Amino acid sequence: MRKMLFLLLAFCVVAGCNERNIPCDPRAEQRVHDLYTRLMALKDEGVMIGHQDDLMYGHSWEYEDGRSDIMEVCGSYPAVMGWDLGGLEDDDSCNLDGVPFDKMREAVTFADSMGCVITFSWHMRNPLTGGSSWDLSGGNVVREVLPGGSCHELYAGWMDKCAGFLKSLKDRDGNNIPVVYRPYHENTGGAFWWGALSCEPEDYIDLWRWTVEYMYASGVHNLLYAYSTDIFWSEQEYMLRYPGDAWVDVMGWDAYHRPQDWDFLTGMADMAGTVSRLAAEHGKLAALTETGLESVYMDDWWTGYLLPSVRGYGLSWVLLWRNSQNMENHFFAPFRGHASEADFRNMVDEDDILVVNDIM
Ligand code: BMA
Repeated sequence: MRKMLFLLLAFCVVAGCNERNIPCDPRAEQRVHDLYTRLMALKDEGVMIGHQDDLMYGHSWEYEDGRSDIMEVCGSYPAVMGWDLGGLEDDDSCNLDGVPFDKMREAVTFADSMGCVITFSWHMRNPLTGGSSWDLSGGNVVREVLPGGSCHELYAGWMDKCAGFLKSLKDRDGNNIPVVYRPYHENTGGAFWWGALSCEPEDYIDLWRWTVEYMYASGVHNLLYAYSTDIFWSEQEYMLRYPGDAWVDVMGWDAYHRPQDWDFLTGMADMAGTVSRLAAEHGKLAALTETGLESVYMDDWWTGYLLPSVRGYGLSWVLLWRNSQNMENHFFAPFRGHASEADFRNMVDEDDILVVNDIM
């Protein structure tokens, strides 16, 4: 018997079976467990289409109840809806893109009632300088926000506001809505104060773990945690800042199509292959946590570029970035009348591409 157990254990170590298939938060609420189980099952059915700020505004309109560019193009809301918390740290009533937090909260309840998956990023200010999240001055700011650092207390206060907001998301029965929280995104890139140009991998990992612990200590148990890099070129680069299996539920990456910088189709095949293999090895969900071709100037981008880049890898979702209401060329999803509309519909008609009507 002992020998059998030993062999089983040895097999698991060799095969890398650390699959737990439960959320990393040991006290995750029932609805988080349900979401996790649902996501694990859905990834065998296809990839969900998501859109940032979908219900808030679109290309040249804002705040019209129930309106959505994606809905107007394909007859269904997206399956995943993303929002950003930037501005919460300042006690602003609106986020950095002008979305009132009250409207956001209501829209999250509505989206949840339809069966959408909700995800949050946070373009928060640089706490040391007061500049934006793109402000890289101030050196290693991550170290300054950790315990003992010069702006730790300020930062802990920001986390209290975040915890309060996430706990205030309620479904129609009064339960906390389970959401995917995706802090400190694009960590392999240099755009943000928490990025690869501004802190060491150990600092990033400390910040991540401290954040998760802080959420637990604040009584926040309605989250799945998503780790996301920017574009990356090797498994080593992807894993360099990975906080560990006990701290992450979703392994993701952000990758925008910028033809002048890299070849999308070959690059995406590499990145999707790597993330999906790592997620399987680590027992995690996998997702393309942000993507798009700004102003979608290729009419067949959906079936010619996005579809072949995301299908067949067991990815849970792809999140298209926002369709700005006031920057004419800043959009990443089609809208009624846009030249790529028909091609987007063709993509969504594929059996393995899921909008919310496919998963209700
Ligand atoms: C960026 C742009 C900005 C926006 C920020 C946060 O990619 O869309 O206009 O403020 O995301 O949503």
